[in-house]
Amino acid sequence: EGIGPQEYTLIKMEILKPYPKKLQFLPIKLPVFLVAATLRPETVYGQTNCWIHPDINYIAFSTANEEIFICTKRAAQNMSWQGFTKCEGSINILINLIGSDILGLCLKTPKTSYNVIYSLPMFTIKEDKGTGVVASVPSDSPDDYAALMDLKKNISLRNKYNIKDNMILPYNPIPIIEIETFGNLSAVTVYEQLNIQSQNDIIKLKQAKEMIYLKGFYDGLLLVGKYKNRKVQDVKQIIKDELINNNEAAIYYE
Ligand code: A2H
Repeated sequence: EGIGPQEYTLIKMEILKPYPKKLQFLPIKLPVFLVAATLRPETVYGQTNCWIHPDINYIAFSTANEEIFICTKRAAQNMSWQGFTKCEGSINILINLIGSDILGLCLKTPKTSYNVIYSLPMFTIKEDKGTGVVASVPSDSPDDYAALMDLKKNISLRNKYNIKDNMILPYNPIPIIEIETFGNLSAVTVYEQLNIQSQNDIIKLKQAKEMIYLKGFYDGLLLVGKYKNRKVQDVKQIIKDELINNNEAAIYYE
């Protein structure tokens, strides 16, 4: 890790109604978002789901813009010093939640080709990084592909968290970035090459990430959207700015 703050892009994933029990007492007029922290805003085109850790704590709080965000309290506290809340340094907590309360939510998220996606369980999410909410892009993130395959392969895992088949089985990685020698689903390629078995295969996953990340950033070619056929490194900033201007994302530091 370098010195100085890390910049993340927060992707605002809107929770669609009807809300589950735990969210029913939120002010009905305000939109509610799971806010996912990413270092790769140009991969929003490939989102297939959202990841939540079932056992960590989250909060719902109101922002300065008449919206409700759900993320870890630690992240909300940081946001309160970055202009996200009405009163600098303080958060107006509306509900305390545990991850399992917010699994299986139906979400609308920017730019992906799926109309709606769902929040699903991932066990390697760290409580002390980002927002505790992760946008899943299994085409380009080996962690995301491994966690998606774990749920697809394991019906008892789905049952344990009450994840319905329609929340997972129709969702497949979307080809969004071409990387020379790894093809257009680079995370799938390395997952298979290294014979990765699960999201807990930490050593192989680390190796998989080292194999594709730098190459993806420098040699990757976008395959979809307005910036089709452009290099990732040339359009990453433009895509990020566009998401922010559309109020679909925000910048967050920690
Ligand atoms: B990235 P860094 Cl396509 N726990 O977004 C575990 N992982 C987390 C997290 C948390 N609390 N918060 C964010 N992340 C993930 C996209 C992506 C990401 C792609 C490829 C690589 C990649 C789609 N998921 O990350 O430790 C998020 O996944 C490469 C490292 O702060 C976020 O960006 O460097 C990244 O890890 C932040 O990790």
